[in-house]
Amino acid sequence: MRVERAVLREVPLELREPFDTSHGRVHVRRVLLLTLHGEGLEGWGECVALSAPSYSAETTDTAWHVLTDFVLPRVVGEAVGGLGTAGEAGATRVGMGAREAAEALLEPVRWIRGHPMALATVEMAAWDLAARAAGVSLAQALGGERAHVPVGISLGLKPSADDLAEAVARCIEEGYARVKLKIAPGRDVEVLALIRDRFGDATLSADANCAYTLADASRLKELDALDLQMLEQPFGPDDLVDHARLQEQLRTPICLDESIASERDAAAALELASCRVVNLKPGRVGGFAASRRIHDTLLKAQMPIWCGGMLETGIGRAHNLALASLPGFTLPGDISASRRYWQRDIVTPEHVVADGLMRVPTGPGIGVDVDAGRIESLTVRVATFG
Ligand code: OSB
Ligand code: MG
Repeated sequence: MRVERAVLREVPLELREPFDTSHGRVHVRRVLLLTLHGEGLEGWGECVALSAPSYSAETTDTAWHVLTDFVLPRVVGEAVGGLGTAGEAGATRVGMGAREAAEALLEPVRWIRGHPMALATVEMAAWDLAARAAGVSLAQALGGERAHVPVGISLGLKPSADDLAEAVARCIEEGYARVKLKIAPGRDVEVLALIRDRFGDATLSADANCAYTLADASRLKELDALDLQMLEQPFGPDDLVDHARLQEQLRTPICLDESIASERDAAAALELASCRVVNLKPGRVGGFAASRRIHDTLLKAQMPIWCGGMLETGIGRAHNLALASLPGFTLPGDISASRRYWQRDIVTPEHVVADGLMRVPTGPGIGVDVDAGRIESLTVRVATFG
């Protein structure tokens, strides 16, 4: 099948409440949505870049630039290979076909350096399109094995410890299997100790989004008393060696997020023992094919993985759910209910959580219906190719 047309839209969506981290606030999420059309079918992609270059160097606008000036003009007219038909081959065979298919589509732009989030938007839309053409769910196409996946929730920094405690109580009531708390220098050990006191046996983790350096090691070691499931990304993206030095001294497992931007990074983190857990986000590593190879490497090394989030709409969450159904994703992901983010999601049915689990859609492709009319009415810019 050939990609006959590509449509990229910018759709600003307001979060129900602002999300604060050590590097800033997100309130309006400027989402880029990509539709790839072929043979009467459509595949959906969502770009995870934020509007500011804080989490990584990419932004909504760099992704728009790279996609519209370099990528989309060159992939329209290219082939997305078939997956075979549903049931004809085992899940792994089906998935292998898709891997080649989605990556082949990007062959004409292999020369582009960096910009994994922009490229992943296309790669992941191509998987959705190929899965729909084969009549299988995205999870099946990827080699997923689980019908439900364990899910947690990530809470932004709050104005006070009381506000945070109230939010944690609500998350536990809603059944989330793990509650992740953002931390930053000056807003760490004491606040977390209060939360641990109030929620004695809750599964808690902390995410620093690169806010510390190795000079803070003694401070971070105080976290060992709080029985956290993990400490996510204390140091900068390039600090694999320093993370290894900290992990040597820390009982709490370190989880890497920003540091794992490629298969090479994952291999290096393993080699250096920089972490004991990995947060895998397909948008961050260039798409599903790279995600699956990282998954396979880490599974073999018995390194636990979970699927992170980037405040996606229901489209990006459907992608994440499909990936999280692979066997290596043993820890709860940051894949929270639609209503945690949005007054109203742009997919139906909305994603819901029950008993700490979320159902992996089983319909063709991403397996949820996209509200194209509403997307159209919210679109602030659009670029069409083909
Ligand atoms: O560090 O995991 C992160 C959101 C945006 C950018 C980075 C991160 C996050 C989250 C929220 O923690 C995850 C989610 O619920 O989508
Ligand atoms: Mg993180």
